[in-house]
Amino acid sequence: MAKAKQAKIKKTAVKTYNNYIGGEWVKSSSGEWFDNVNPADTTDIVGRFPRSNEEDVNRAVAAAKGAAKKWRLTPAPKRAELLFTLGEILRSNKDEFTRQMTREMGKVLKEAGGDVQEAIDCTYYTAGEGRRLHGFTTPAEMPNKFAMCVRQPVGICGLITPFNFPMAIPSWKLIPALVCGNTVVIKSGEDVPLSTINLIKACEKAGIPKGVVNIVNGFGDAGAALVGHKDVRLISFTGSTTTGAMIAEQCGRENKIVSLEMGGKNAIIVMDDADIDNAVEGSLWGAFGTSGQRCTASSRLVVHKKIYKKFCAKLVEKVKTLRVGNGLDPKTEVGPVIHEDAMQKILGYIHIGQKIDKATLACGGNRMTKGDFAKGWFIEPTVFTDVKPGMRIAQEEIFGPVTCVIPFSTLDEAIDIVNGVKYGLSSAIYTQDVNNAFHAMQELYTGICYVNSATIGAEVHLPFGGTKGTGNGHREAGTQVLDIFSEWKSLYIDYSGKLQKAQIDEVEI
Ligand code: UN1
Repeated sequence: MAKAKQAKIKKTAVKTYNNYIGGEWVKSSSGEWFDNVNPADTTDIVGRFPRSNEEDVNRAVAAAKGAAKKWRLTPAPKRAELLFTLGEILRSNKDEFTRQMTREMGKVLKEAGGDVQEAIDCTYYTAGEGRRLHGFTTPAEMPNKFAMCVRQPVGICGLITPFNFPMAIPSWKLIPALVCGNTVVIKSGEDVPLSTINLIKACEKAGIPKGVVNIVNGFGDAGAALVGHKDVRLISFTGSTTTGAMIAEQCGRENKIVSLEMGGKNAIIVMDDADIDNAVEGSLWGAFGTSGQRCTASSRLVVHKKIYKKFCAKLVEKVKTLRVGNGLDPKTEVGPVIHEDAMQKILGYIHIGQKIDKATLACGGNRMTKGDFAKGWFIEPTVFTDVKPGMRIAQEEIFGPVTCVIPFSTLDEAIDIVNGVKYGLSSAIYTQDVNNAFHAMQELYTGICYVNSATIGAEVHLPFGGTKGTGNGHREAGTQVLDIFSEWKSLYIDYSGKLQKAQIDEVEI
């Protein structure tokens, strides 16, 4: 449920925003709206957005369909020129987009700036593909015959994006979709519609033709309509494993291309030879950055028994000093969580950790309600120690400012602990020993692995994604994302002037 639903709100002079369909800013066909509420202060309404339904989705898909041929036939380097302009526009609006993101999503200003920066990086990097989009040539079996393969766009792409990276994640999907020659309909996260609208307005300003990019705001029903639309060829989804599984089933039945980026239960291994202070800093950043609301968050810290006590003491001491507050205050280190439901779920896990798992609550554990905190969804940064790998808090994604410290004796045991969850997004090891580092890099079955840094901080020119329950084998970012948003076409050109049968005719040598 969106944060708007639970909030007590002042309905005065709130700015309204529209959907963007076929190059026009339009209201939803139902005329309904929803409020975008600041999670740090629920009396602050960021804006009012159209609550879209199936009819709006149908219109948006029709607009994307209408624009598809011209965009597909626009040479990729020309498409990319518009994307470079888009990058410039994002760059020149970075400060404003950053503040608006913090206000709607809650993450602290520095991190929101990083989110906008990631969209800028993604735009420049991927726009460069407009002059590459490499295929390859290869010899043909028969004489006087030429063989090669090229990428072709897939058609209309439905992009469904989450709340935690309100501009970066939409850009990971949108920019490669466009450079490959597809047209798109985006259903952005209902908690953070403004940042996606900022991205789309920038596309409009950059001169991306009408109908190529469309956005419908709204909830799961709009997302479901997009997934179920017969003209949508591809769904790219980032969000929960439960929703992802439903989308995958439907796309499977309807033979759509589907790319899923879902949960994580990422772990940092801290070896007894590690620089402990560096490992503590990394753990703080990995566990509590974005209030733990990253798919890549370091929600398990797997620490060698020899240094376990020392590590826990240093970690807890630091966690207690983290400044929680409104992300718009530059001194804040940890912002609120996204909405009341999320807060209740996280508090529920803290309860499970104490009462059912019976781990030790080393610090935190409560909602913060004193003074201004009462206006938002704040939870104390929380550390559980004496955690066993099978406990629920060590297995399930909490998506909040909670981390678990798990002791181990040997590196192989630590690797088994890290790999012993249903997800496989990101992992890390702190060690000074090159053999440990390489052994871990080889054995950790995750899509991303860090040495001597936390599980967060992926860069846009490397593939992003995970194994097992995290995804369905695709990777976003890097050049690998092009394999989602384009399909291969193999081309054979016979210039022999006669019928040549591959695999059948003998070729004289
Ligand atoms: C996410 O964790 O949900 O790697 C996305 C990072 C960011 C992206 C994270 N660049 O931390």
